[in-house]
Amino acid sequence: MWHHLWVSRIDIEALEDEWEEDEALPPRRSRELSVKAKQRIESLGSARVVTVDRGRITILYEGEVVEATLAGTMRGTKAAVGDRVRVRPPRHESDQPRIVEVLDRETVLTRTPDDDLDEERVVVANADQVVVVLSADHLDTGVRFLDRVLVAASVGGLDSVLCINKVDLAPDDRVVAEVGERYETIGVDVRRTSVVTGEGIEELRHVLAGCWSAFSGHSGVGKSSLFNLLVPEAAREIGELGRFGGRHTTVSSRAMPLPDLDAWVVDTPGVRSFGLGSLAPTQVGAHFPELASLSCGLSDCLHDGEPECRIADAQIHPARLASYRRLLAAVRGAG
Ligand SMILES: Nc1nc2c(ncn2[C@@H]2O[C@H](COP(=O)(O)OP(=O)(O)OP(=O)(O)O)[C@@H](O)[C@H]2O)c(=O)[nH]1
Ligand SMILES: [Mg+2]
Ligand SMILES: [Zn+2]
Repeated sequence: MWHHLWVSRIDIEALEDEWEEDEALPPRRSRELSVKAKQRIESLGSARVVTVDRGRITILYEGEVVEATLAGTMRGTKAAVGDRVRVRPPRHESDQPRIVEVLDRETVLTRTPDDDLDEERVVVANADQVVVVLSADHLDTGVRFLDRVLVAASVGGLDSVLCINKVDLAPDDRVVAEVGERYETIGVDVRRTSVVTGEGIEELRHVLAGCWSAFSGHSGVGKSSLFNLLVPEAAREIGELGRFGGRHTTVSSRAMPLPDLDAWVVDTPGVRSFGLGSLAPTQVGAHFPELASLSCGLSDCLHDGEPECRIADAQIHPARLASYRRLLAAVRGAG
């Protein structure tokens, strides 16, 4: 049976102690499971984490979004939005489901606070794709951010979508087109949108269908604005226009369903930098698809001016190459 796979990873004894504690019975010491314990394990439900706001967690459980607590046995565990969890059902009306296990993640998007730190923060767990939102009037800083998220997504097993938002404010449409083509060439799905004119919103909905997608981007690029258009009942707070890169309006991640598309979207707080501090320099190139597909004849080559490296700079888009070298220097400096 499928549940044998996960039962073994739960600390059964601790879990039982907790139950017994609740009932003011002496703790059980035997490793043998009581019939009651077996029944309780059979009764565990599965759920998915929808929000994590400091210590507060909400989960999608039996079709409803409800608050949940971490079981005492789970102290120190960090659940992230998108996590699949096992829960002990509430035992009375005012009780909350208790999370007793966080299941292994299929994909994970992580970042570090900056490149010098390797303490990873989970942006989203088990998402199929990340939608990187850039603002058409700040593409130069945007693409540097994008190149970092593309690496993190590739490391964590997610697909990437580029959403160039605020096309109504683009100073030059040719630049938007060029950036779009640059990323389409390396296999990224590119959408151009405007929350103001509604341009591209239907096309964006198409890429979200059937998936869990997390929105990521600098503060002020319009993630929550897009989210509210896609999920009208979301009513996320929107920042003032022109506060680009300043105050963060959204402070915690939230997943919401798009039932007509059989999809979930996750709005995340804007970040100033997407750190890749847990990456080794030799790993970076493998996550630049246009570099990974070239072979230079050397093993473990960083393609960074090594005299025998046969990769010519001209084989890669200059902005992507510059980005690669910048990232390489950043993670090397951190090492
Ligand atoms: N002109 C124009 N303004 C937009 C568009 N999308 C969003 N905005 C404006 O940009 C500002 C910031 O939008 P938000 O949705 O709060 O940005 P955010 O990415 O969620 O920001 P954080 O929550 O801080 O990460 C708001 O004033 C929006 O009205 C767009 O397509 N065109
Ligand atoms: Mg926001
Ligand atoms: Zn090389």
